Amino acid sequence: MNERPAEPAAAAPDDGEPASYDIPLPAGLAAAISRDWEPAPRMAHPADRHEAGIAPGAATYGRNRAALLQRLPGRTLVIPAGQGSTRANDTEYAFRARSEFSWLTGETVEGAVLVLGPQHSDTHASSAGQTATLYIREYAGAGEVGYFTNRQHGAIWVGNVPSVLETAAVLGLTVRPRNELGRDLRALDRTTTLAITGFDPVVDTVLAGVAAGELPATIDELRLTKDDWEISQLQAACDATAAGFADVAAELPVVLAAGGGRAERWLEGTFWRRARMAGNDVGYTSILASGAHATTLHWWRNNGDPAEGQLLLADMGVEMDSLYTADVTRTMPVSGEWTAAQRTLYNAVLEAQTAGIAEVKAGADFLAAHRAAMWVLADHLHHWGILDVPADVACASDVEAPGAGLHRRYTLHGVSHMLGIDVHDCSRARDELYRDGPLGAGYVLTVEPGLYFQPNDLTVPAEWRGIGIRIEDDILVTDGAPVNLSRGLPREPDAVTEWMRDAQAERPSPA
Ligand SMILES: [Mn+2]
Repeated sequence: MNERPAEPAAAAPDDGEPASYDIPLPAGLAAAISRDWEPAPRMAHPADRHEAGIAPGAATYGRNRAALLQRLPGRTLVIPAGQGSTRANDTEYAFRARSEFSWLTGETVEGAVLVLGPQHSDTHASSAGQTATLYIREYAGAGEVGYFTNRQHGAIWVGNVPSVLETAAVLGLTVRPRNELGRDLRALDRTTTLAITGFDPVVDTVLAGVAAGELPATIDELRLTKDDWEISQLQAACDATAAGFADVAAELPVVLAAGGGRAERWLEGTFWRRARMAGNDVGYTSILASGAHATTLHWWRNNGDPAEGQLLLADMGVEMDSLYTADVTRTMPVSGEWTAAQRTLYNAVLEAQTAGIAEVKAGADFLAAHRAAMWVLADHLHHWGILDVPADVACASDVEAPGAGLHRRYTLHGVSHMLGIDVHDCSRARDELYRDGPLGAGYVLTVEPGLYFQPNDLTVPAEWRGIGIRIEDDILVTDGAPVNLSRGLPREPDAVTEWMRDAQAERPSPA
């Protein structure tokens, strides 16, 4: 008895489903329109960023694949990019490939699948002893009916997406048409295959019952260490992010004059324009929080109006075409001048962040930056009379001790997370290698302490309620001093307002 799942039905010609409002296309007309085309003009592969030829990150992706195979010897690994997701009816959300897939390939196209390992096929052997095959969908091109009837995979609808041959040339990988995927997956030895399921219908059908096992954690643990090319991508993301923050600062006088009721969204759109210009997108939904909105940690509604005398907390990051993203926060006075109270609180957060960044070095605990920053904030809170216990009591390592952790009412969150292709990178790495582990050279993490006085917190002086401040930078771990990748944005309060004035004196330009 055959235990394998039934073969999926042979695919019909991929002509796409008509929408209810499409004008009917009789078969004779479709055939007539299909004739007399030359091949459509080529669209560049998104990884072909600098010049024609192999993608600049290809060596990195090849090393990533080799490192993964070395950790999982004898295994065949099946890793899908994922499928598009429906927004409503026949409209889709913008597709973003799954991060572990892009980390292994540099590819970002919807419906792609990577099969990696020694078991796959002798005929597909590529560099460094890998047998790596990337399966991508062939879009309906000139001469096929689907060219103009298939709204998801027809070139007239979605562009002349790079072909199998073009993709192979840019990524330096063996690339096969996706319609061969089912056949090739069925040829795998299921007992030695690990597959990430739940994201691709062909993988799920053919490899039903095959587990991912150690695969997700192993990938995320390898992703902890960034190589020079990955660091260059994160640096580029930070630089583009700095330009986007300047765009936002330059718009502040405009929104103060114009108002409009939801000016936080004008600023959100201002940053998004920069993200689309310099990279792929924002790496996460931008937070533009004016006044008391800054005390809501994930203020994504962005439907407020910055006002004179308030602070604006902006937490934003540009994601590059490679999907590496920045994650930066600055808090600035909307009118360009700090009040005395704002400056006092801001300086406390800055001191905490500086103390945290100083702890970021190879061999140090991941949590050392958090502990240093928390002690500084607890000490200030105690001296301001807000926290009843001194910092040493509040920051006791015994979390059950009386008074331990009382500062957390105002600091709310940990100060660090890993950063890379995901804004919260490497989240499936085991605790002993991430949260409870030592930092390694090449790790990149945020240091982002904050102080948040809720507008309804009776333990805080009335004039301080509704103030929220966070400062966040992206820090590269080395064997020596930490490297602040987001140093293009100032942190000192007077430098922040000087930077705002400079930004406002220059019109933003696309360059
Ligand atoms: Mn962050």
